[in-house]
Amino acid sequence: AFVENLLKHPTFLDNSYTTKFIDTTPELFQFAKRRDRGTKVLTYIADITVNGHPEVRDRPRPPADLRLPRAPARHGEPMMGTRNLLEQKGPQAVADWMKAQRQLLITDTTMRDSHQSLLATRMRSIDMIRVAPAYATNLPGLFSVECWGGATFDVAYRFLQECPWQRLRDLRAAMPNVMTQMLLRGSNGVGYTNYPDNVVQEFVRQAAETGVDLFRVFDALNWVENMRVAMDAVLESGKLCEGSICYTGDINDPDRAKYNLKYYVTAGKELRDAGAHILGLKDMGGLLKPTAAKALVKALKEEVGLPIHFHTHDTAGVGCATILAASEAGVDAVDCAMDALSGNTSQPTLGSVVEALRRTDRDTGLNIGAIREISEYWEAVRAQYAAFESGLQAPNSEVYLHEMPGGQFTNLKAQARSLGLEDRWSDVAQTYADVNQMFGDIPKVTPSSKVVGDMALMMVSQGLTRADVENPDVDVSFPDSVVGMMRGDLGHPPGGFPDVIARKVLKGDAPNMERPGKHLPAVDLEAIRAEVSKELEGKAVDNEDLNGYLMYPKVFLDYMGRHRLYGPVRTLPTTTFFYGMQPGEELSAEIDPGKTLEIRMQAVGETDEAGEVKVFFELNGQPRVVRVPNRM
Ligand code: BTN
Ligand code: 3PY
Ligand code: ZN
Repeated sequence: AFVENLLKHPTFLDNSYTTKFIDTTPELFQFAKRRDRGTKVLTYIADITVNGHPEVRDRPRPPADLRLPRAPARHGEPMMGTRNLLEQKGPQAVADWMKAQRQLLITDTTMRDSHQSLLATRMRSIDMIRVAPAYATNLPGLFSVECWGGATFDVAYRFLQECPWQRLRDLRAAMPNVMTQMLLRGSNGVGYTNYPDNVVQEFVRQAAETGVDLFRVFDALNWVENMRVAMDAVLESGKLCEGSICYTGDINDPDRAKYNLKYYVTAGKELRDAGAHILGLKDMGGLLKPTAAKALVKALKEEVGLPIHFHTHDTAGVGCATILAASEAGVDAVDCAMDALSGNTSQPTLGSVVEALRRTDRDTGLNIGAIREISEYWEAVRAQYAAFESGLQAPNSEVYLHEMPGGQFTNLKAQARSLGLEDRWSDVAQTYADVNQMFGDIPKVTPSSKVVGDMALMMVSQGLTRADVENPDVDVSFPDSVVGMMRGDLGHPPGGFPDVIARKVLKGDAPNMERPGKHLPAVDLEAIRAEVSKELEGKAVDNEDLNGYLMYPKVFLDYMGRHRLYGPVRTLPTTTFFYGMQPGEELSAEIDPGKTLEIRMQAVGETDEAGEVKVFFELNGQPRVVRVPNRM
């Protein structure tokens, strides 16, 4: 019935059917309900096999000799780790324990920042969940595994057709002894603008309940006032609160005096006084240089007194040197990515840092054999995502010019490409730097980095210089994100935004100088739950779904609509998800613990006069035929 309905639909008949058609045509879903999950998954595979996946069209394909990712064997049972300490003694005990350690503690960022920074955040849950048990048994000495938050939440629903909460729940269950870690954008939650306080509180409560142990909280403008709601919610949950300062500028550069040692020490003290258990030093651009790291870590250790957790990106290629300098200065924990997903815009190389410190007083104690086995797994995983590689071949000192965060760099490059500005990358980089100065030299990290990027792309594509933009006589139509930021929607940098630009953008209106959340009315959670349930034809909406909707209403509903058609596609292997199946190919997909779909693709038929293709499968040994439109 679904396909018939589809074929009769005027949008389909007039040939304007696109891959977004299903998302925007809810009446089609009325027929999806009756189909079983097996048929739904077969429909997805058939559709991708016939039409391809829009996200990988015209992109490089995985190598022909792709090796199937095979998780390493587990060595023994999960030994006691940081999670056990947190469960037994609470967050302050973990912080105290950190300070008492001689070894450098290591966070593995592979499941969050590394693929956000190298593969456009496209890594699927199944590739993480398969290796998680090996982390628990083979690397129980890791400080934490960063595996949630940042851009991964949005991308899971929007592009990967999977539920981010389920990812978290599955990872938590597979690694019971090591702390999970997430990146939370303060009042911006895991979104791009400030949310009402009760939305942020509810999100943190749910994240803690589903499985986050350590919350790294930051504010894109380093405004501690705007971090309190999120930090208080973390403290209330009994989990670890890592209040973070975003590093920008260069403490060794007298021309960037705004961001001197004192600026960071003051922010560190404010975060301590706001209740942080750990002080995060978040160098999202990879701008902190080794000598500066030594001075900064030393000052923060002495003057703030919290354990310090350092995060950087290897964009310029000196990340490992900076980590070693920070280590010498007494930093307590650092972030690294597993070798195969490290370097360049990602984190420095985990195995190399571990080996560099071997037999020193800061020896991490981590087993290098276990690291290499896990990294080999990640190498095979990475190859599946060839379509999302940025093409960046080498580290590059250009980052000291533009100061783009690692997570934005490849994204902005892709955006520039889609606007036809690929050959003008050096203009984009220079303009990005100019916009930063025009905005008053601000920390650039989601979402402020997106605002700077939007403005830079607009200027390059319209041929505008900073002088043009600031000239009261030149008409400029500013991107919405710029208007929002100048209006105060993201809060304010120290001293506010420069008058020249703020006045022009706001056309004389006064900005809101108060904390944005102060003026956002609380959301009636139960009323929203009822609304969403109605929108989903009476389906029960649990707290995780409600939180998904609160962060991203449209993205969430679109996801739910596709879920109804395609079912649990998160259980498919990654190559199948992006490329479909070949005739003769077989796979199994575990859709519930113990319930497995054995799928064999038999053949793909010809396109009939109605524009449809029959795809022949065997599902658990029974023949099944699925018809999908040929849109190619
Ligand atoms: C997207 O980018 O729209 C989400 C990815 C899933 C898209 C698949 S492609 C075939 C099928 N038809 C649709 O309308 N959406 C899905
Ligand atoms: C994010 O907010 O997603 C980041 O990675 C910031 O560095
Ligand atoms: Zn980062």
